[in-house]
Amino acid sequence: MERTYLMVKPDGVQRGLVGEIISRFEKKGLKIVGLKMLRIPREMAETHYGEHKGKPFFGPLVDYITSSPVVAMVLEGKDAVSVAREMMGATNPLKAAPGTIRATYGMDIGRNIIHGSDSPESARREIGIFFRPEELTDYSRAVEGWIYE
Ligand code: IDP
Repeated sequence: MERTYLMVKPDGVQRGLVGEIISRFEKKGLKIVGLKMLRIPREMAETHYGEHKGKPFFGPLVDYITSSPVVAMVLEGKDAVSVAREMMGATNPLKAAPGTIRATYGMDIGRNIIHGSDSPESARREIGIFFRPEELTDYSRAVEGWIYE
């Protein structure tokens, strides 16, 4: 089983989409192993988005992600990273496939509602930025045999 880092961004929280978004992942069968709300400190945001440092949208991106609380979570499941990315849709909500979270709820690339790790390596890195090991839970669910063959 794989773990991925997901985050409802400030616009998703402000617009009241936290429940809808978590619900989609829960219904899919992904298991929540970590969940919290936080206001991201600027330095943490700069670390998280380090690969975009120097790009024109870096400043506005850090402003956006630190502007209001986010809901951070770690989800676990088979191919969790790619499954969650598929469910999120493309970075630009206007180009995202119909039915995806970004296509359903978003209009603008700078207000695209949700973040999700793009590889298992990024997931490990991002989980390490946002969660202490003791904040992640290890438990089994009775329903597992009805989700996986
Ligand atoms: P991703 O979130 O789909 O993985 P990335 O390319 O890693 O996309 O970009 C990280 C975040 O930076 C995006 O989710 C979006 O919020 C923001 N971003 C990316 N490209 C642009 C842009 O051209 N203008 C404004 N914001 C952007």
